[in-house]
Amino acid sequence: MPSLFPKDFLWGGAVAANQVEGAFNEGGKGLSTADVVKYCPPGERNSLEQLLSMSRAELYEAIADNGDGNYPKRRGIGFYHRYKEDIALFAEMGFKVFRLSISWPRIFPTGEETEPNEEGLRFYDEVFDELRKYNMEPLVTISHYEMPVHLVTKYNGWASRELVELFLRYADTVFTRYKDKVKYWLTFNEINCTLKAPFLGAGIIMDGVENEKQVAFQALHHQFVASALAVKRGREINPEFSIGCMLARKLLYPYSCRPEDVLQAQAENQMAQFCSDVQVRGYYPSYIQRHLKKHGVSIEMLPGDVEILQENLVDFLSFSYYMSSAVSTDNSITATTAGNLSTGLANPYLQTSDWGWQIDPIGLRVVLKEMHDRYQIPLFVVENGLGAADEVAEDGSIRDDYRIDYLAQHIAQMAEAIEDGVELMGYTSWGCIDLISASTSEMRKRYGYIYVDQDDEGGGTLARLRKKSFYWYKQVIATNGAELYNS
Ligand code: BGP
Repeated sequence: MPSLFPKDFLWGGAVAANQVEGAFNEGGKGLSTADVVKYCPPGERNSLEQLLSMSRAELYEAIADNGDGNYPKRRGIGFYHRYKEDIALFAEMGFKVFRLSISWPRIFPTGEETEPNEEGLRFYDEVFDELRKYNMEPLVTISHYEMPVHLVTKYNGWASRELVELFLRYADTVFTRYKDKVKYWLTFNEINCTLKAPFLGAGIIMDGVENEKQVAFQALHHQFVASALAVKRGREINPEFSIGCMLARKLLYPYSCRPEDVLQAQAENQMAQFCSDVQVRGYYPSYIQRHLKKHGVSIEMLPGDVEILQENLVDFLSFSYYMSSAVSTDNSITATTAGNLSTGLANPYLQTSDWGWQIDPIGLRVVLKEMHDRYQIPLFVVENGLGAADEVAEDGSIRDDYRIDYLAQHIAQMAEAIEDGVELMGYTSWGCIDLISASTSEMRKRYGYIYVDQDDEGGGTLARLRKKSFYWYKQVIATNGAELYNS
């Protein structure tokens, strides 16, 4: 069968600095919000709970901890020292693009310096040069779930408007430094997660806060303004830049065809697209007003904010898609499913992953079509994948057929969506090399084509091994998505 993907389709994989680099106190890097999230054995307050609502006491305890606790994102998978080996493996698969993030505290250790940390800048210079060597485009997320922890202790993160200026100093620095090395940029990873997980998305401690929604929406407004101003600045620095926004897009189905369920699903899907409505269309959509009023939220805007949002729209819309779930107004329906930072009602027609996330490839096509209809701008799937507990067989092989199935089915639906008329720029599957889980801080939850020998406690040799999916993805890329099943 001929390929349905455009000739210049950007195939690749994605990671985030805080989940791979390690070297948390090397090269002049400051402590980040990811470095203070602890891995706790079952039964204790887990990483996800910390990310959803980090307390001040917990934060200070972690800052003071110089080595007793298990903070997996401090060690990552050693990418800081092994990036050449890892990039060579991506090149072997034929990656056209590699999505990575820059660690803000590697460039501005506390976030408040007036001069950047040259050693940090040099590290990314070397990484980008290495990618260029293999003709791989970097796709760079400027802020992916981390910031200098100092900005939390001093300002309570994005709750404060001060962060806008500090972020712009950082964005300006990396745009200027890498203007000839990087073309594709994303401002904030999964920006809508600020509402669900304020510590993870925006470095906010909610201790003592009366109306958490008020603080979260205000923080989000600061991020919208910062993102729009970064788009503006980026275009001034290099008009060839292509700058996108990034959403966590979980599809929500009505549990039944009861009109109440349909309405509820519509409302929740609107909320899931609220951030892209602002960043792609350039204004707060009218439906959000009722929501804000209901929750007693009033967003403080400075003169000029409306114009800033209006005049600096993103070039493309990128998103993560892992799963779907269902919603209902009927309280007697109680079977739930786990999910990407949130739970929902289980859909009886779908299977689940080892971590209880429901697998729904057709949902990806639904989302792609819906977003295309709504925005008419290029789309980019920058995260998708299956977290699973892979086993290394005695002969050293890792037969992750379940992952191949998951990915093949999702890619097949992307091809269908392209046939449906969707403009899709590329696909970077999540965690192309095993990394520390964003939500659970586990190593055991693996997404990669490349296995990394490390356990949840940090034991292991860090050796890299090619899984079965490695060879499969190589073939997918080589055939531009035409051969998905017969590896
Ligand atoms: C997204 C994040 C990633 C990531 C992925 C998988 O929300 O942008 O950083 O890790 O989800 O999630 P997890 O690691 O929790 O399985």
